[in-house]
Amino acid sequence: MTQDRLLLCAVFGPYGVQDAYGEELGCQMELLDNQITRQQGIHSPRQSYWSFGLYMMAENVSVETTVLDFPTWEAFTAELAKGYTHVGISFIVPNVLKAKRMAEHIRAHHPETKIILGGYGTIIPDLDQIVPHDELCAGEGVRWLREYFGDDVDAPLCHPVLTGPASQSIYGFETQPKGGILLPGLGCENGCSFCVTSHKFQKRYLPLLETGRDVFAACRKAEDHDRTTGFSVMDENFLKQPRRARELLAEMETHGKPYVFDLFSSAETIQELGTDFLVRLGVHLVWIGVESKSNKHSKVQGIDVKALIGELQDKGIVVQASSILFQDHHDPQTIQEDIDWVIDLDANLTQFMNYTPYPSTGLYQQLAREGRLKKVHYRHLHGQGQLAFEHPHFPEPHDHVEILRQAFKRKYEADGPSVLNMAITAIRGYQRARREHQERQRLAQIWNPETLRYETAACPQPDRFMELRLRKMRKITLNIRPILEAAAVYAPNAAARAKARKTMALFNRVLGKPSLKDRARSLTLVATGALEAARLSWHQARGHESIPRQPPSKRVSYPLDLSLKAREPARQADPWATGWTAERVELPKLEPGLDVRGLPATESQNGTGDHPPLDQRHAY
Ligand code: B12
Ligand code: SF4
Repeated sequence: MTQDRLLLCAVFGPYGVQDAYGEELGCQMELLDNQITRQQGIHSPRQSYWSFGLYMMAENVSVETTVLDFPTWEAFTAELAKGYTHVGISFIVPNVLKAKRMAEHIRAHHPETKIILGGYGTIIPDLDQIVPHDELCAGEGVRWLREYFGDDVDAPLCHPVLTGPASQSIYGFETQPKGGILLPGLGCENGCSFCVTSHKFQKRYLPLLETGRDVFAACRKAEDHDRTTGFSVMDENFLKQPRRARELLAEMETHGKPYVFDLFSSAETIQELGTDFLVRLGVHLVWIGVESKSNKHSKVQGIDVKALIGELQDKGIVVQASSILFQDHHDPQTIQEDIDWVIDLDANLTQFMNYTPYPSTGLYQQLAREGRLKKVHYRHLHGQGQLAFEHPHFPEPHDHVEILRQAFKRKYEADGPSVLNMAITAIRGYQRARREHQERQRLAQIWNPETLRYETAACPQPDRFMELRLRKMRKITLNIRPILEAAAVYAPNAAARAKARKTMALFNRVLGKPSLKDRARSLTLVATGALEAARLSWHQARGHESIPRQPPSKRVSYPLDLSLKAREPARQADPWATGWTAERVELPKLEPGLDVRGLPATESQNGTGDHPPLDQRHAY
């Protein structure tokens, strides 16, 4: 009997290139330049992200597995020639033609190989007619693969150590990615009608890391492995599980580890936990779906979104506000009012997306009932192009693309480069956190983990954890400082230039004059920025909106792991089962403020500067 060999693959590149298989606009393998800092020219940081789910699956199945991330077509076909019994292709809806080409090639050249499809592309209703396959995993992949290969479905989950982004550059200067990635769970209970991540998981939340201790163990493992202390959290609504978040903070305090997180959370969960909790937890960036000023979604009802964003940013938390254009209530006037409203929220970062009816969502069903779904190919369902439904006020596809593009442009012209706004939030937040900490120490106030408030204590103690947090915040402000000169030199208008110069003065007041090293870094960014500007003009003259960039490829092998094999016949995997035990890293109990060795924790012992300053993610 041949031993099973599994190849887990992302779709092949190039990405964000208009060809027979993919789109240019809206389909870059990048978050910021694609849909957040779009239209910001060289101020737009460039970052691409690995296909995290592949590594999670490979690490947790018994079968010998290879992950091929971002392969070229040639690398993919060459890899197949090495002989695999199974190939798993992970794809999203707009990449369906890439999955099709890959599957057809396997059928033609390796007919004995079984094809397994997984990921968000599996929601396509007529997938059977488009992509040849043997198996389809419509839900969570680890359990599915374990059941398929006869593994122990309930074996503890091993969280992989993932570093990201895959690549990053700012003002044309490439830096080494050092952030970590956490995958705490899939789906969201809120069930907003347009939201595919919620509907794909039946409007339920499927935890992969169930407790705060599990999340902390995953962080600790990453830190032990490569000194990572800043994490991007791939979970649609991380704070929606408040018990887990509270436990995570408690673990960090116990072990004196002020980790830093970029995460997604809905407004009502943030409101419930309070901004002081977020600061203490180490939230560096939060992605909030604000959607529209006349939003009916319960997550924003009764919440003063502008005030909430203002408060978060004042306390040093970068806010990425995401909004949706071409909703049913939009007409040529109200859509502009909504764009004005979003810009007026003054969030550091803003995503504009076109209303997109993905199969499986409530929105899709509603439009199907009303007979308004248009025959737009799946490859166009990426949210930055034409609408896939009849809109009573916007019949022209050209308007869908253009109004969206103009929204990004207006935000940029009104507020200047997003990186500059992030720097302002970082320095003001650090200044305020330091001041408030001193004030609390003076008033003998301490953090109450029950009420999530600072309260006057009978026997006050120094807040050592907040001291560590402040050092981390300071480090983040120092990391972002070198962008200020380039932001000023290449500012889009006088207002943005003045803002950049004022910010430099504020940095000087709070942190002192920049070191020689920092000055050198600033000048380097100005120089690489000039080259980047030239490259951008060259590409724009050829009709591109931005400089097309490709992520690096990666190939990782995972050996056969018989310890994961089921001792009893495999039972049916319940894709919605919860209560998954994550692999535990045994942690010694420590005094607050002490490091693993029981010594007073210092900045360097706790890892410094690992968190990339421009490390933001997206949610929808
Ligand atoms: C990180 C991310 C990205 C990264 C790239 C990641 C990558 N390498 O592909 C960036 C920022 C570049 C990106 C870009 C885009 N993205 Co994106 N992205 C995400 C995000 C936030 C997290 C993905 C993730 O890692 N999740 C965690 C892992 C563990 O989950 P997972 O990938 O789903 O994998 C699990 C299961 O689905 C299943 N599974 C998945 N694949 C397979 C394969 C097999 C064989 C099996 C058995 C199981 C299986 O098992 C896995 C383990 O549990 C998701 C939203 C989300 N929360 O999932 C959107 C999401 C996947 N992106 C989406 C979209 C639309 C895009 C863009 C078109 C831009 C846009 N409009 O947002 C571009 C397209 C880029 C391109 N050219 O392909 C949509 C997909 C919608 C759809 N129905 O297809 C999502 C769902 C967001 C949304 N709600 O709209 N994205
Ligand atoms: S849009 Fe956000 S809050 Fe709403 S269901 Fe999706 S993830 Fe949850």
